[in-house]
Amino acid sequence: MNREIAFRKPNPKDGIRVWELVKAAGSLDVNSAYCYMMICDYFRDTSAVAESDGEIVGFVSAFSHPGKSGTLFVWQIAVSASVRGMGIGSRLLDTLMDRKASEQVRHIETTISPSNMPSRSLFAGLAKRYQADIRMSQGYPKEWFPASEDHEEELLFQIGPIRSTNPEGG
Ligand code: 9YT
Repeated sequence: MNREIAFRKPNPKDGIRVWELVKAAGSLDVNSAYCYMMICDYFRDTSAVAESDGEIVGFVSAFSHPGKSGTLFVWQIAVSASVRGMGIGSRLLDTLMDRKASEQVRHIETTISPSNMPSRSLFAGLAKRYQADIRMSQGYPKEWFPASEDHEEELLFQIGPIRSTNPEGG
């Protein structure tokens, strides 16, 4: 089936559906519903949802790096299992890059846990599309997380410089 997917900025009412999507994804840290409302409200210009038949099937949250102008930090990206393999993750990232708010963006940073391979390949693909280098280094070590959570380390990925905001250097 060919599903029509629409990409748009989130609004705070989407928060609860985004929270459900992140919970279902399984590979991400589940923040509070309140946190997702805040992201969908205050960070809406640098975040996006993918919608199909009124259902939220994809989400990306990001914010401008507070200490590095021209750097976008991508916090979380989640795609529903129902639409996997359709390139929704890449399209969510491209949607952010196409925004007016991203005109000055030349670098992207994110942290990803080692086992989250789908997300790692998503960012490798992003670097390729935007003809940018990608570097991996230590982000947040495992010991910094509560032992009770058994949280993996978070690897830091730095992508850039981006030469064009149009994929493939157009
Ligand atoms: C890009 C991405 O989704 N990173 C996840 C970071 C962290 N493990 C989280 O917030 O889930």
